[in-house]
Amino acid sequence: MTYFKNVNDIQFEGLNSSNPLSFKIYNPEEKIGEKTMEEILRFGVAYWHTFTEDLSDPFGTGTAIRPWDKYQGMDLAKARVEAAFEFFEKLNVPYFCFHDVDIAPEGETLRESNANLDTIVALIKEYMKDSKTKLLWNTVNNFSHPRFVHGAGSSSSADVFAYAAAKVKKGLEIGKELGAENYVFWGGREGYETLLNTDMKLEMDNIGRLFHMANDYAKEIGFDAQFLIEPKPKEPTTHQYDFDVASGYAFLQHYGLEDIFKFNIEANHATLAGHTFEHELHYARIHNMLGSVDANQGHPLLGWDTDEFPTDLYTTVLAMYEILKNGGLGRGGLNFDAKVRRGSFAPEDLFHAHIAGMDSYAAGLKIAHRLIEDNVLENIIAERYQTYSEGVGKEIVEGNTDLHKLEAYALGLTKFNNHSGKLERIKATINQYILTTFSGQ
Ligand code: XUL
Ligand code: CO
Repeated sequence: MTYFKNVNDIQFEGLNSSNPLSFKIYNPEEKIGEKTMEEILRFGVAYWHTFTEDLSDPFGTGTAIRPWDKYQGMDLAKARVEAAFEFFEKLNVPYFCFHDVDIAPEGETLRESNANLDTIVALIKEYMKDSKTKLLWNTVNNFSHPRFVHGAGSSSSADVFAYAAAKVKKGLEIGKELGAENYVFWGGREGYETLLNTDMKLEMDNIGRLFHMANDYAKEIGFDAQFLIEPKPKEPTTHQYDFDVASGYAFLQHYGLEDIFKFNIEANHATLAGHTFEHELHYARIHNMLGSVDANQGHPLLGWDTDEFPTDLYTTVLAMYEILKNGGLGRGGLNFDAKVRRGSFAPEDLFHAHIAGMDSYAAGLKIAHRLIEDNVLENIIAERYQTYSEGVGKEIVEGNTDLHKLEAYALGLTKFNNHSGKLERIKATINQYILTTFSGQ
């Protein structure tokens, strides 16, 4: 059965193409430096937003028209797998990602849910045999069901903790079975609403315990995926324990998990934390903790997680700058944790949205690569911090000084060598790179 009848394989046609179902910039085979675009960008489709999302919002029911709508239960789950692999092939995308509940319906009991998962995982494995599309990461949804009302690893109920742990165990087994490159933990309800009824220390200790148990079990079954923690400051809980990369890193270090985990950084989560996306990527990169990316964007006028497809070129340039400076994403990738708008309800919109996101990141890659080749920001930064490469600055960074010596030095200072930060000039230069990368094409 064909689900997307009106869509053929999406090809690269270049910037002058008027065919909306074509890539304008993303050319998988094109080399940027040593590697191809496909190898660097490692795009992934998020199963939940693309195959299970109905586009409902708090004020209205779903609007999505999907060719698999007529099915229910396990038949629906199977139809979605079939549609997903047709979509992956037509989009020529190398990866996909899912939560357990995205691929198979939950049963009345854990045993029943696991049996449903076994059936669908076997089907996915069959499809993967003939497909180039691999599993970037999987995870389990330990936040939607009412049992997780008070959290999962951080739940006030030990039985809920046990249930969450059992779901993680199954998730790890599924990851191993399908050869996932990473395994993600987003702490959906791992946070709290009020301190008036919360034992914060116990909750955080318990999340640490759950992560260690997961690592032990992954080792036991020989699942060597990179573990990823995905920070988000709020929504659904008021205070999420993994607020941003900095607090997530402190958490990992405190619980001795920093060598086991890296970060899966989502653009819209950075916005919610009051950071830029590049701040979060940079913070992770300089600590060697950048693992993977949930590529989306928030809306500047809305204060919640709108999960839009990424189309803002300025942001994709700065994101790709961080990713290239990181030497790529290793086993990670760019997963479109993004959904089409409620008004974009047609099946073809799913293709248009992914094409927009892929082209925006491909543009970001090309522009960031040129910025790095020309050492644009590196030169500015080297010049700005030049005082640390000689004299007193050199002594500071090499640890060869103390407060006595610095006081003696400061007493002799009569003027300071501050220079302009040149921010407007730098932004104009970046605009120049954005525009000139595509002029003449
Ligand atoms: C929620 C979110 C999740 C995670 C996976 O904001 O980003 O979809 O990416 O659980
Ligand atoms: Co995400």
